[in-house]
Amino acid sequence: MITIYGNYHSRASRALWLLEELGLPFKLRFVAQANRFKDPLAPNVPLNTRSPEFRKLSPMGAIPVLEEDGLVLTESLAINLHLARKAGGPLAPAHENELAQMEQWALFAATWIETDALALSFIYRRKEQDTPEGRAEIAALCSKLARPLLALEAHLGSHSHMVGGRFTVADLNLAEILRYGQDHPPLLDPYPRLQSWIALCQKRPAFREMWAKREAEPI
Ligand SMILES: N[C@@H](CCC(=O)N[C@@H](CS)C(=O)NCC(=O)O)C(=O)O
Repeated sequence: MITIYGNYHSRASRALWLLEELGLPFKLRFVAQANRFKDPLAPNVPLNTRSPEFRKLSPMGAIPVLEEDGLVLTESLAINLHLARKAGGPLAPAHENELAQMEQWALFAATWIETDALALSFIYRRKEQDTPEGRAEIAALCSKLARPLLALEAHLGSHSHMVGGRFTVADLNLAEILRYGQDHPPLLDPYPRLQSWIALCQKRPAFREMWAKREAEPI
């Protein structure tokens, strides 16, 4: 049985969306981010990323973690590439070249996009988007993100999806990382193909299912 440690309001959402897509049974063991608590090690606080029990599984003390038949994976994109490849089917690589492309797009998203997209999202979470400092930070992040977003827009000019002309784990990983940037809606305005592609990804029943569970999850 697959166990995912984490929660829907974290990077675990990407694995939880994929598991919905694959229709695989899994157990979600709720682990909260330690920064949700004043004293994460206090006795009545739920399992969290500082809990010694969780730290035995994840040396970085971060979610998500996958555990299955003795295999432990502690990086969300590695978890997703593994789950898709093991399950096979249309979301998985059909051959070695597709696997290489899926790995490339996962690394592209993690290294060129995730940090800046998350930084944008945090400005909104801190409700600083309308302050002069927030506006300046947003402008700087949008202009930094222009380079990878333009590359994606160009890719989508000649491809319907990231890899193989069909929805795969490569689209899912990238869409989940780009989602942080959607907290600043104008980010994608200059990239109409990227906008249509992400809208299609987020219309998928498995995404909606994951999202409904996320909305039902108490924060
Ligand atoms: N590169 C890691 C990053 C994991 C990560 O930073 N997870 C966050 C939640 S989205 C976390 O656990 N934060 C709580 C903490 O660091 O204590 C991955 O993609 O799995």
